[in-house]
This record gives sequence, structure tokens and C-alpha cells, in this order.
Amino acid sequence: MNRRTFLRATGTSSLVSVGLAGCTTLGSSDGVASDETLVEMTPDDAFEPAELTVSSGETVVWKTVGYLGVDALTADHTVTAYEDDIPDDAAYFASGDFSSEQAARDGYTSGDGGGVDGGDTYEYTFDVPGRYEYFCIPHEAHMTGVIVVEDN
Ligand SMILES: [Cu+2]
Repeated sequence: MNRRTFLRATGTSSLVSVGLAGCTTLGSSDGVASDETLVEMTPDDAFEPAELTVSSGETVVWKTVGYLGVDALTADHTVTAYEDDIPDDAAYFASGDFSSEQAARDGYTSGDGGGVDGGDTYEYTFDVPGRYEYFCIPHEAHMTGVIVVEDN
């Protein structure tokens, strides 16, 4: 990279930084942008909030948080859609980017991913209006959530 290219690259990145700083001001202290909504996955094995309404095109960010703000002090969780409980014309979604509920269950169980560790996030943008039910594979008995997407 020659000097001119370097300067141009630097200039671009500082513009990006300014833009991001602006978003941070509008968003929450969690670093979630203003067009994103945060769902925490808590040490009590719950989605918080468990039910959330967003507009189509909005991005939901799930974050695994630990006890006392220490992200190491928690189990990992998954965000896994119930294939039969999402709108018919919506794409399947799951942390680990599995293409079906069965693939997500098998993948997580066999160690092929899908877990969201403490401090980490998974995000998904909901384009198709409707009701989406989802769960956490290791805590399915009590850790479930609902996203309702309203037409924008
Ligand atoms: Cu969980």
C-alpha cells in the first residue's frame, strides 16, 4: 500500500468511526444500534424479554450475559426457531446458521456449533411479518421466546 492509499484508507475509517459513534449515542449502552433490538440470554436461562414485537426489516440481537456483568459466569445458549411455528414464507433461522430445526438440534448436540457463549451475540433481521417462536436447545424445557413482526 503506498502512502496516498494509506491516507485515503485512514480518512475513510475515521469517517466510519464518526458514524458509529453517532449510532452509539442513539442506541443503548450495549452497543446495539438504533435500528436493532436487544434480547438478553440470562444466567437464569431466560430470554429477556421473552416476547418482543418489532417492525419488518428490524434486526434483533441476542446476547448471552453473565452473572454480575461477568460474561464467563454463564452457560451458553442457542437461538433456535421452531420450524413449524414461524410464518410459512419465512426463512428458517438459528444461531450457527443451520438450515432446519433438526440440523440445529443435531449440530448443537454433536458439538458442531450454534452455542452463543457469554458476551457473544447472534443477530437476525426479520423481513417477513408474522409470529416466530424459538427456543434454546440446552434449556428447551423452560427457555423459549416469541418475536412478533409487524408489517412496516
Ligand atoms: Cu439457554
